Amino acid sequence: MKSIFILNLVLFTSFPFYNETIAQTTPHFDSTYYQFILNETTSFRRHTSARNADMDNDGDSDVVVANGTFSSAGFTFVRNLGNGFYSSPTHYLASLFSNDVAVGDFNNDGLKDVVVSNTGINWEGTIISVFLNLGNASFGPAVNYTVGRGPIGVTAADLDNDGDIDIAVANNGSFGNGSTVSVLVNNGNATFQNALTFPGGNAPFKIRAARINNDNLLDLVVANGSRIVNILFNTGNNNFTNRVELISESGFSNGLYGAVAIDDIDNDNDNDILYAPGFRFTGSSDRGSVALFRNQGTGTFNPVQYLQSVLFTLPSTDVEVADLNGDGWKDIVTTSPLPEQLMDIWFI
Ligand SMILES: [Ca+2]
Ligand SMILES: [Ca+2]
Ligand SMILES: [Ca+2]
Ligand SMILES: [Ca+2]
Repeated sequence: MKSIFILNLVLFTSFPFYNETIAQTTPHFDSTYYQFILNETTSFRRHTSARNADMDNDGDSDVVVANGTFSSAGFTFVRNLGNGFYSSPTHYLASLFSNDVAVGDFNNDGLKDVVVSNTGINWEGTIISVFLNLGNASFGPAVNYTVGRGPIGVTAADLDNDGDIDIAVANNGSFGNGSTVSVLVNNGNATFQNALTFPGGNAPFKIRAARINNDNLLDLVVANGSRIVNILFNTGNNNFTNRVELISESGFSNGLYGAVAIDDIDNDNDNDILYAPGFRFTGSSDRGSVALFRNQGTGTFNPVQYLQSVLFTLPSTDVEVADLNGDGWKDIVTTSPLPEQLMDIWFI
């Protein structure tokens, strides 16, 4: 792996914040930043997840955001109109405080659909909501499916290799007790079979699907709030009981809202795992911002490495991977829970 250098930036200019109450008159790159007000109707709101995807098939990336609110759970859709302009947000309602959102074409009509987790305020939720894309940048009403208690992380992928997009959900349980992972197999027409339930380790938050060992089945990777990553290996026939835990030692205190990113960080043709332990309330002994687990190629991993930011004083709340400077090596973007530590880009 190449040596690491770190660039700490506040990149407001590259992220499309808009205020829908103010008419947009210039492309967003011309100004410092714009701001969207995603939920105007409530005094309590929290947005913990967003996805960029081309939802209206016009060739540019649109934005869907999970709505963590008391009064307007579900998701918000912001359409990219091209040339740096975005539509006003539109809201699609679900029943309970939504913490995560994923997109996938669940009915194979060429249009990406949306799924949100309905966590609830006190982990009381037991459903996810699927919204079918009707075309013309609009979505149908929520269709609910029962999962485990406290569904929080959600991902969409073809888990059984039959050509349609299935759903996996990390259920936190009741404040981390009784945690599970639910797998919902698509019948091919955006109806889903009853959820299959698997252990997912203590207090799971985000979940991702990726090929971790060297078979052709997508596995599930769970970011737990207890310094731990769980891998649920897909052994076929929708069986995810083969589970291993990767522990990031004592470097991280137990956190909330842990996240994982999965990509081939070291360019050796297998998927590695980056773990952000999430927000936590006290302490300053953390050794780094994110933990890196390098895959040995067969789903076993080298000892954990910590990638530490000079500016971060707390572990990271989210992590993503992309080759930002085009040198062929994947770069890492992390976020901090502290407002003065907004974004951290690591060029590797
Ligand atoms: Ca688009
Ligand atoms: Ca669709
Ligand atoms: Ca499938
Ligand atoms: Ca690798």
